[in-house]
Parts: sequence; structure tokens; C-alpha cells
Amino acid sequence: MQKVYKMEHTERFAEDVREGLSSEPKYLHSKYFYDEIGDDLFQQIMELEEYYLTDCEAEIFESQKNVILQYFSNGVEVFDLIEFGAGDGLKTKILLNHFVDNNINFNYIPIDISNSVLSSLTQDLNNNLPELNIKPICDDYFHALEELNKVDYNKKVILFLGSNIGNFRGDDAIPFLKHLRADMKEKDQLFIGFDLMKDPKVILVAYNDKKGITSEFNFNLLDRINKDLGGNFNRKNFSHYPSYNPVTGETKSYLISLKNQTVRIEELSQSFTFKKWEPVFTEISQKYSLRDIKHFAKHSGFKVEKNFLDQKKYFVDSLWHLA
Ligand code: AVJ
Repeated sequence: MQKVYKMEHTERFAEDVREGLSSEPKYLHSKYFYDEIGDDLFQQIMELEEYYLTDCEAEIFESQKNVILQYFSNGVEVFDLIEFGAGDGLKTKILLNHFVDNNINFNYIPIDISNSVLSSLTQDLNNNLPELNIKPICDDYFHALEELNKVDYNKKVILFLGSNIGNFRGDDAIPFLKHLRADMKEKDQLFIGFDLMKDPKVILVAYNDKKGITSEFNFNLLDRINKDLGGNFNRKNFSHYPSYNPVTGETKSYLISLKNQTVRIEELSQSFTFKKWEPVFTEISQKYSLRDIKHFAKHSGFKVEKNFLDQKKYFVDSLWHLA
């Protein structure tokens, strides 16, 4: 079973790479950043001085955990705290610790497609917070949610933190949010992190750090294609180029071809040509205004219940319920 799944996974990856490198302009999906090495690089990014997002969200949780708890637990005996893409759960732990300290009756259900990420998170929580009821699910978000709905009638609070939503381009987030909404019931809530527009310089360095970890994070995708799909990318022939557009809030990253070159990908039995200075788009990290957030809620069938911001107003965790 495991093996079949793995095979499908590689085929999907291969097809997505084929599609992206055959397109004009070329692109690669940022969801493929996250293999074992990519997971580790993202951990390092979250610890970077320049990557303010993690600190801001941690500050929101730390300073407003009491109010957040009230909103989650208001009027119910028990609730399920479901986290999409939990990662190492470092920020979430602030909330989990607080809820456990207050003897709140809840289940923590982290959902992640990566087994290794999930099992280290579970182990860590079992060791450090043994009183926590944790029920990890290794699956894609929607499938896990559907399965959960069949057996579980607790109130659900869904966490989608860290501005992961920013990987959707503009209104592409809306179908995703609508799908989520379809799996939610009247009393359920969605707690969703958005990175806000701010000084463009602050944003740009967050994706262009001095140590070059973000650049490495992008290049890892080329390494991964080489490893998993038999590619022969030479990373020396590309350079990492991050950009921020203060008009649209789009933070986009590219790998720029430094010369005319051809790259072979064995798994696809295909070669791809890159012109000198041709960009390969790798990631969007959308930045939002509070108005955008209202717009997204409205157009996907939600209502903003409360916005939780950090002191500097860099980041918002927005609590939504069904409209
Ligand atoms: C995990 C998607 C929220 O876009 O800020 C960090 C990923 N990319 N640095 C983001 C990322 C480059 C991150 N998200």
C-alpha cells in the first residue's frame, strides 16, 4: 500500500514538472519544496531573523491565548482542534499548553501529508505534553476532513496557520476555502493566518535572507528533480530571484537561468531548454490587506468573527464562522 502510494506520488510530481517546464512562462510547484530536506530548510527559515511571520504569530498566540481559548471553547463541552499542515507545531504548542493547563476538554488532530513530520510532532507532544489527546492523521486535508466527519460530531476548530494560504494566487484561494466550508457545520470555526502588507523592504528580506537559506530552499527543488526524477539540473546555472509587488501584495520567487541551456529529465524522457535570463517561477507568498481578508471570507461563505493581530500589525490570525 505504502509503495503504491509512493509510486503515484512520484508520477504526480513528474507530470507536474512536465507541465510546469513546458509552460510559457515556466513554473514549478512550491508544494514540492517539502521533501525531508525541504522540511528541514523550512524549519531553519522559521528561525531566521528576517522571517518575521513565525515570531508575529507566536506573539499573537502568547499574548492573546486567553481570548482565543474563549472563542474556541465558548458554549461547548468539547471541541476538536484540527491543524492543516502542522509542521513542528512550535507555535501551536503555545495554545496547546495553555488549553491543557486550563483543563480544557479537546482533541488535537494534526493533519499532514508527510508521515515523518507527523510522527516527530506526535512523539514530541507525547513526551512534553502527555495529558494532550492527540490523534494525528496522515492524509490530504480534505480527505482527512471527510473521514473525520463520518465518525466525529464534536465542534471543529480548523487551524490553517503561518500564511500557508498565501501560496494560492489571488482569488485561487476561494475554491479552496469554499471546499473547506462545505465540510464544516454551523458551530465550526476556521482560524486562518494571513501575512499583511507592510514595508516592502521588510517583506523582501524575509524571502531573501542573508544566510541564503531561502535560496537553498528554492534550489532544493532542482536537487529533488535530479534525485527523484533523474534530472541533470546544474544549480550553478541558475540564480534565485525574490520579488515583491507592493501594488498587488504578490511576493514571487524565481530561479533565473544564467545561460542558454538544456536540462534532461530521465523519468519524463524529455529535455527542456532554458534561454539566458529565462525565469522559472517557483513560489507565491501573497500578502494581504484586512480588506482582502474580508473579501475572501465573504466570497467563500464565511464571516469574520474576530481578527487577532500582533503589536506591529504585521500578521493576522482571523477567526471565521459560517456566514
Ligand atoms: C510556508 C508558505 C507560509 O510563503 O512564507 C518561506 C514558505 N517560502 N520562505 C511562505 C516560504 C520562502 C512560507 N509558507
